[in-house]
Parts: sequence; structure tokens; C-alpha cells
Amino acid sequence: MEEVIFALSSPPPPAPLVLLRLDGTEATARFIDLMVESPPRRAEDLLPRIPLRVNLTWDADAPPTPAVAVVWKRGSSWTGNEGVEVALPGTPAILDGILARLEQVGARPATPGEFTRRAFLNGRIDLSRAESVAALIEAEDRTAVAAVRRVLEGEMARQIGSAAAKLLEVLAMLEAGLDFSEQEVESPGSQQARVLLEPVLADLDQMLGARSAGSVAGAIPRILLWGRPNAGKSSLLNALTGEALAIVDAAAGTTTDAVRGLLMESGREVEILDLPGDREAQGEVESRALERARDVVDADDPIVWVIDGSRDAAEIEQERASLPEEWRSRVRPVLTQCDRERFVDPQFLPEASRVSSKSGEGIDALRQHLVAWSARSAGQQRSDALRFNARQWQLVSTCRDRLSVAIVQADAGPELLVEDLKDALRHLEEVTGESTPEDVLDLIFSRFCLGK
Ligand SMILES: Nc1nc2c(ncn2[C@@H]2O[C@H](COP(=O)(O)OP(=O)(O)OP(=O)(O)O)[C@@H](O)[C@H]2O)c(=O)[nH]1
Ligand SMILES: [Mg+2]
Repeated sequence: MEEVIFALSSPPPPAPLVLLRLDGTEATARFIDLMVESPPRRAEDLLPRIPLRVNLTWDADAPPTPAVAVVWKRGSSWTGNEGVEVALPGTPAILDGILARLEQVGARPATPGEFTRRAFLNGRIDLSRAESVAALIEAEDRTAVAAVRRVLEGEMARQIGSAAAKLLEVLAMLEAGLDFSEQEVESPGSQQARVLLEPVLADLDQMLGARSAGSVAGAIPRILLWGRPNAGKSSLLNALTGEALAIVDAAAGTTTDAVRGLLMESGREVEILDLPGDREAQGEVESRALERARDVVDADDPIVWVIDGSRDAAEIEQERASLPEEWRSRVRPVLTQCDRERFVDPQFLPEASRVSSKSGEGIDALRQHLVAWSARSAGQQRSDALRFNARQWQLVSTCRDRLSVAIVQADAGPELLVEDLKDALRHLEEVTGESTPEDVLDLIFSRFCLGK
């Protein structure tokens, strides 16, 4: 039994016409209560989905108000509940009377987002779609609308769902192995689990890699740090974020996995990704790491080309010539280590920022530049990418990180692996609302406007 709620889901009156929505188990009966004097008086007279002209008489003394109503049976409305949509004149005095009458007969005003929440609870839409309803309302341009549409059409839910299903499959196998270890049910060994989990990790990386910045509320743009081994990329990440996120070492090839950081500047956030140095891979693990890094740079996020400015100008020139042609429009050179005695001539590469991660010189200015740059660079214009909002991005990214740890530690035994995987899965399921805690739902739906 769902309480009957109501709200105007059109811009506020005065207006020539407004749309009043009723939703809940006895929505039709409450609507009939608005028709004191005029037929039809019984719910059976209202045919579902067929627009019906009626006169609303909320008060015996007031003149009847002409309206057009559409009744939805349980299971066929947008929320999945019984519902009525009424188009009526948006005259404030009339509306006040009608809404007051609805309250008298036992309906109550909806809270912001309550219709969408009901649709979610009834399984009509997943959480990523529910959130995109809010994003659609806030969308500022056609690109944003196109991106939101793809989420509304369920693409995000499909991709997340498919990754979750694969994790669940591995979990089920591992758990069967644990439960029946005496009964000789074969449990996938760590090697096999790894083989099954690697593609899931790749899928998540791809989802995170395909994510682009945009004007959709909450989306975070991303910048990549790219360059030769030992250029000073990890040091730069640490200096820009003010945190010791990445390991720094004089040995070339220190960074083997992407390290994420968050830049914050005048209320805007940008994700910054430190990648392994560009080099010939030695060994299988390294070659996989480099392959993954190249996939990330092949997406169209802006790239900071980090250069050790103490190197020979001719060598740097050569490196520039070897950068892929397609990158040209999204590469920004940064000469680092400017505290060193030997440093390239100021005339050389004039468009490059000159910074030192060691002394901090130029770091604040670079941070400001990067945040401003990310807001107007290429990734922004794409409409074909899925866009995660900040909440979704954080969840998928955490899941990805947990999964990556799980894969590395797979040898430590199935019990630990099961725990890691469950943790990863929980984050993923929160994106679509499979396992979203009540207070998070409250927070999400409270961001909606009234009548949605
Ligand atoms: N003097 C000076 N040394 C720096 C600076 N930035 C980095 N270094 C040194 O350069 C070396 C390499 O730095 P990293 O930040 O690890 O370089 P990286 O590009 O991340 O290297 P890989 O991860 O191996 O590709 C370390 O010994 C750092 O201490 C700087 O601004 N000034
Ligand atoms: Mg590094």
C-alpha cells in the first residue's frame, strides 16, 4: 500500500497550464474526490491511458475547473504505482484550493525526488538512471543531454551490471570451493582467478578511461601525466596534490601502475593520473603495465608531457618529434626540475611551464593552469562517453583499486580473495543501487527538485 502523494511537475504557477501528478495505491480514488459535483464518479469510469476532460470541483461554491486527466494503472505508470496526471489552469487561487482539498481527502505533498525514488524502489529504473533524471534537469547544453540520455537508456547500468556479474561468478566459484573443500569441489586456483578477474579490471579501466569531463553536475575532468622514466612525473603528482601519493625514486621505472590524485582549485576538482614512464618493457608484468598506460593515454583526456629540464635541448626536441600526431592538440609540455643547476635555456620550448617539485617553484601556478585547461579541453566535448558523476566515479574507481589489489594478492589464499572481491563488488553495486544504503539514497534523492 503506497500513500498517495502529489506535486506539480511543471514550472511553478502562475502559468497558463500546469501538470499535477498523483501517485500511490488509491491515486484514482483521491482524484475522484476532486470531482464532488461532476461525473465520472467512479474509478471504473476512468479508462487507463485515455485522456479525459473533467470538471474539478474542489469546493461546492467555486466554479468548476476544466482539466484533462490521464489515469495510469498500477504497473504501467512511470513509477510503477497507480497514478493520475492532470493538466489544469495554473491560476494560483485555483491550485491552492485543489491542493488543499487533496490534503483534506488524505493525499500528501511529495518530497523532492519522491516520484523518482518510487520508480527506483519499484525496480522501474536503476539508481544510475534515477540520478540522470536530476542531471537531465540540470543539463546545460545538448552534449550534456546526449550523455545523460545514454545513462537514462540504461547503458551505465548494463556495463556496471556486466562487470558485477563477472565478479559474482568468480566469487561464487571461490566460495563453493571454500564451502565444499572436503568434498573435492574444484576451486579456481589463484592463477585461474587472476585469469578471470583481469578482463573485469580491464573493463573497469576502460569505463573509467572513457569517462569524460563535462558540464553534467558532478563530473570530474581528468589530466594524465606522461613522459620518460625518471622525468619527475610522480614527484610532480605529489607536489601538485600536496600528498605523498606516488613513490619517487632515482631508479627509472619506479611507477608501474597508474596512481590517482585529486587537484582542488577554486572549488573545482580535477583528477590527475600519474602513469608509468614511457619505455621499452622488460618482462611480462611491465609490458602489461605499459599496455594499460597506453590505453589510458589513447582516450582523449588532456596530457601533461613531463620533461626533465636538465636534459639536453636537442634530446627533448627529438622526444617531441616522436610524440604521436594525434596527441598534438591535447599535450601541454611541463619542464620540471628547474631547481637543478643545469636547466634548458628560457627561449627553449617557451609554451612550457617551468617548475620544480623539489623547491615548489611554479607549482601553484601550474595547478591553476591545469584546472582551467581541463575545463576547456577535448575530453569535454565528447558526447559518446559515459559520464559518471562524482559519486559514481568514486565507487567505480574504488572498486577498480580493490580489484587490482585482490589480483595482486590472489596468492594469499581464497579466503582473503573472497573478502577483497566482496568489497569490490559492494562498491560496484552501489552505483546502480543494488546495495545502496538508505542514507545514501536519502542524500541522492534530496538533490532533486519537487515534482520529479
Ligand atoms: N632536483 C630535483 N629532482 C627531482 C625533481 N623531480 C623529481 N626529481 C628526482 O628525479 C628522480 C625521478 O623522480 P620520479 O618522480 O620518481 O620520476 P618519474 O617520472 O615518476 O619516474 P618513473 O616512475 O620511473 O617513470 C627522483 O630521484 C626525484 O627525486 C625536481 O623537481 N628537482
Ligand atoms: Mg613515477
